[in-house]
Amino acid sequence: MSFFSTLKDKLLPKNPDQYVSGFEKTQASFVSKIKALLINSPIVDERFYAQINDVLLKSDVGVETASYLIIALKKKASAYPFCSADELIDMLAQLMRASFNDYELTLKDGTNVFLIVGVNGAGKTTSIAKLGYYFKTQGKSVVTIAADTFRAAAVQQLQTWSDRLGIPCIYGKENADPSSVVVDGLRYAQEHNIDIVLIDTAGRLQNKVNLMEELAKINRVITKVHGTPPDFTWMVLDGSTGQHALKQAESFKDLININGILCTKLDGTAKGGMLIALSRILNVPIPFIGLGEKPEDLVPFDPDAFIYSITKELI
Ligand SMILES: Nc1nc2c(ncn2[C@@H]2O[C@H](COP(=O)(O)OP(=O)(O)OP(=O)(O)O)[C@@H](O)[C@H]2O)c(=O)[nH]1
Ligand SMILES: [Mg+2]
Repeated sequence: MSFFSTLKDKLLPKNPDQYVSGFEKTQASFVSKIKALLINSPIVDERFYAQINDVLLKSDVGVETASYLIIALKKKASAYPFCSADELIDMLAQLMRASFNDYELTLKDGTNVFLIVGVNGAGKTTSIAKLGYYFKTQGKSVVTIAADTFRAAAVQQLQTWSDRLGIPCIYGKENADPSSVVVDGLRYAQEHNIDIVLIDTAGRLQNKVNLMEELAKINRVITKVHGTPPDFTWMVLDGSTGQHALKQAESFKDLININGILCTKLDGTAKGGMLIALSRILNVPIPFIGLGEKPEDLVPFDPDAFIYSITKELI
């Protein structure tokens, strides 16, 4: 049985419609190029591999991951000397899937603290609102903390979202010390037995050193009040910037301990292949992805559904 048909059977009961429409642009670009390749060069030779490499690069898989996939593909194909071009594409999809580890979000009893970080405009505040919506629909109690006090509008934005979703939002005065707002929010969570605390942070300060110092200070106060560092420190990345987002994550990862990545704006881009590079190179799980602007558009990342969505027309 081919990988494609196993994948299709696995996905049928799951209804991957949201994935299929969210990854429409990546799918259209990837599939049209693979189809053209299968029509124009149906013979598996060096040229064929070079063209697959090209298609991968155009989906923003990145040079390093594309070359890793080509080497792995050649190795896999060497066991099947007469394999057809179609079979080779099936093997490629299988290798792309194997770049991801499965992840299951495990919450602890009591309060779970999520510190959400990332550069400005990546989608932190909207992702917090969406996470609030997700956890609320799971029956959890949620509070948001507006620790991005650098911009008054940022506090307002989180308040508006939280009000709309019926979630309490803890905030301080304009230009308040973000750490003091975090302390207030954590105390509120303790007093009200809140399950999920979502902390919004600034994406830009005067410079990177200030930003990192502020995040370190927030970490210290969380450790003091909550008893441990944040349970989840998730970095939000703008997926539409492709390989650029990967570089950003690498530099953040050197400075703070990130244990999850939220990749947003994948609906507006053909660069969905960057997820493969993210997973392979950073070795940090991708718990959720953003496939649109509505609260329900942040979905747990399902690698099977992702590969299915971008290869659907080839199956
Ligand atoms: N299409 C699409 N747009 C998104 C997604 N996630 C966020 N956005 C949009 O991206 C823009 C920036 O999002 P914010 O949440 O304000 O980003 P931020 O990281 O909080 O930005 P700063 O507070 O300036 O650091 C908004 O217009 C969001 O609606 C997504 O998954 N898909
Ligand atoms: Mg924000």
